Amino acid sequence: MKNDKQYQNGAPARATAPRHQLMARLRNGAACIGAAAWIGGALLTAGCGGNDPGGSRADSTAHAHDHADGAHTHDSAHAHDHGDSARPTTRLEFATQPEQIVAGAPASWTLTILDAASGKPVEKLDTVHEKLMHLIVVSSDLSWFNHLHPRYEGNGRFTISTTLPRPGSYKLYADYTPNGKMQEVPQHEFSTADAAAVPATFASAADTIGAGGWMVKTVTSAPEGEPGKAGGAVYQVAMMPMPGKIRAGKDVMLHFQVRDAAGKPVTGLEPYLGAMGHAVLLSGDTKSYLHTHPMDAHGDAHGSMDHGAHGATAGDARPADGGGSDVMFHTNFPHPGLYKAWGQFQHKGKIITVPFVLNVEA
Ligand SMILES: [Cu+2]
Repeated sequence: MKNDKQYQNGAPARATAPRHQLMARLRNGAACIGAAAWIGGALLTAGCGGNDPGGSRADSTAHAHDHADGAHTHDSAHAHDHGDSARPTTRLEFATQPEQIVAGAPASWTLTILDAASGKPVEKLDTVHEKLMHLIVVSSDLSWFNHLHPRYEGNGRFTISTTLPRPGSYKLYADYTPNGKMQEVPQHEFSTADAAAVPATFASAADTIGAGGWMVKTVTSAPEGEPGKAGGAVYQVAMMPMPGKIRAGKDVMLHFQVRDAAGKPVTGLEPYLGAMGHAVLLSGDTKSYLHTHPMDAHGDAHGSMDHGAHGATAGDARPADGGGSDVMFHTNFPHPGLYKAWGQFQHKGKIITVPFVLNVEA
């Protein structure tokens, strides 16, 4: 396979080859593995039902890049003081075929996890929420979002064929857990061939809270990994942050309610990847990432309905009667500023992805 050669040959032959290396370090309390990962120089306690089991936080990120391509921007502002945080145990190599991604055309992506010290492939990874790797991809302005599951080919190598919708710069977050270690989420920026065409920075205003304390969005469901694909059903998704005024460092509940197109709460939300919902939160500068789940007592156990029957402790999904309409995430933003949150839910076999922009006050 061509991508194999790119790795094994070391430096790419052409100056434009997007052979990327990056390293991230991340620290994450064991009780939260699979629930939260906060990387990019910020710190967040998240998704752990409100208790902090001595280190339920993840921080990061020292990136060591080997960019042959000067067009790849990468922030180096991650070099905050991370104190005693764990060193990354792996680094991620990212390669694409074709080497320059063309917007609107499928490309084969290869992500290879290598041991940070030895450079050897990391072959053993833990299954977290039914997958060995969760790959989040966003446009740099956070207007576009995708959540993918690359296929494991062995030897530390994952592949997926995917299409980026338009020219521009993008960022990926590869979320995985080396066996016996803590979760690691290296992040990486890259661009399509004609990236200069569109603005690259986040410029949204926070969503406003409307009637009854809810923010409401209308979205269309789509197959996993294919946002924007036609043929899905229309939903209104409401979200109520509790308290309504989100403050940095204070616990907040993000209460999602999935409604049909007419505004009536649905029945029968389905487990998706072993949870009743997933939420990815990114800071407006894209540096800080959190992937959180409405955790139940069984962690990342497969999503059988009886888990939800345990009731409604903080952070639990509440699939009343075997999958209802409401899912809650419990989190805590450490810093003020704008964040974008994407909730993901499954209904009738398709994925509902809904974005909200939140203002976290000091
Ligand atoms: Cu995933």
